Amino acid sequence: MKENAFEALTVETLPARLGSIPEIADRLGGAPTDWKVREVGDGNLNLVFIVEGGSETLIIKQALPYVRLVGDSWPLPLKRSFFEYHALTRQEQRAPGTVPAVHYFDETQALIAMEFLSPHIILRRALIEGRELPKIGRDLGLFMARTLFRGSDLSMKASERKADLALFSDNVELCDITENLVFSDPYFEAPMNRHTPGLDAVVKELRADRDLKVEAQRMKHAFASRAETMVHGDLHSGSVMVTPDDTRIIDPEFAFYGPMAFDVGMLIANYWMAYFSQRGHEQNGSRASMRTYLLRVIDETWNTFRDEFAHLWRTERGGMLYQAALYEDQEDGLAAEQALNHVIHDLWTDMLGFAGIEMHRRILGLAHNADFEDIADEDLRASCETAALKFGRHIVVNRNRIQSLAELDRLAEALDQGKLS
Ligand code: SR1
Ligand code: MG
Repeated sequence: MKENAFEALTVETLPARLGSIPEIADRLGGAPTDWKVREVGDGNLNLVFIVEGGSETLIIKQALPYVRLVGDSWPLPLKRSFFEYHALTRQEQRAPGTVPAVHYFDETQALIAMEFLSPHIILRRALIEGRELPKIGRDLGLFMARTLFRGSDLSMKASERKADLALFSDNVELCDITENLVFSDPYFEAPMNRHTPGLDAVVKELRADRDLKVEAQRMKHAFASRAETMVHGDLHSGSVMVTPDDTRIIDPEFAFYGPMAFDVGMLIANYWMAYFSQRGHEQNGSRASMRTYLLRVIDETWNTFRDEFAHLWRTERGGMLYQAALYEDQEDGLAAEQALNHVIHDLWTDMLGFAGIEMHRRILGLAHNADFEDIADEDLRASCETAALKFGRHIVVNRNRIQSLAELDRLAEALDQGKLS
């Protein structure tokens, strides 16, 4: 199969095509004709198959040469699979046990065979269903601190980091999606945008908001120019699979060298959207406890991220930035702490900026979230989304003045209860 030109798999063709690859066939076990194959991809871009063999079950993920959500009118290179494979291997090194094991990669077929995670479900679905997962705050905080710190000049050898920077710099088209869909389209009437009808007035207000449009472009400027570390690039709650005991991060095809706080902002934005959507999911009872839980998860995620980042700063800062030769080695540990405070402060303000923009694009742009989309009552959905949009605007525009998550908890509660206009 390796030598052949790319051909998209189907449920029918998969057994015969993958049956000839020993790395896959041996692992699955049994005769390919007996394998049970299901296509389960519900993301915006790729094919995903679950293949159940005689001895093991695998996930087969294959990129398509176009955006699945839109169709072949929007071509998208297969090389995103190459970046996903390389990102997964680096994440496994930097944060062992947090991503699915990769068993096989075929660049020509844009295909990755990996561990089937079971009984995991997608975190977004769990939050919509009102499940309170006990470990996600800590697990995701650790994942982000470890991958973001260890992929940067705070930790890596400069020559290795520059080689990685060069490798991921070719992920142009996926960055282009984020640059347009996330940072620009929500703020004008871009052709692919859509929003819930009841939002017209607030959308008009946001698109006329000069401060917001300036700050959004400052965040885009940071995204496009600050190559600080290898980021996952699309770390929303649909990119996380969970059980009560285990948290795994999937789908890093948007990986590139970008600002350190980008993943943190995206993820926390998705928790905030889960929070604002809870009012739309109360058909079977109050979600008050879920709301409290989500605010606690936000707190835990940020605090774990910050504390682990500080721990790595103190124990693994072997890269060319903020060298110990200038600080600790000269008996000036306080200088290292002072520098750390500045770095964490910048991560905090960037996190807020990226989070607010992610909230806007998921409500006003092309790619929406099931958290809101699953709310059938359009008026109720618009009311939840309005609160999220206003919250997002606040954190983007005021990010340099916001002191604590407690302050944002109060704002979120007030907006959610309709106490602020
Ligand atoms: C056209 S792709 C739309 C979105 O789907 C992906 O999951 C990313 O979030 C991207 O922005
Ligand atoms: Mg994805």
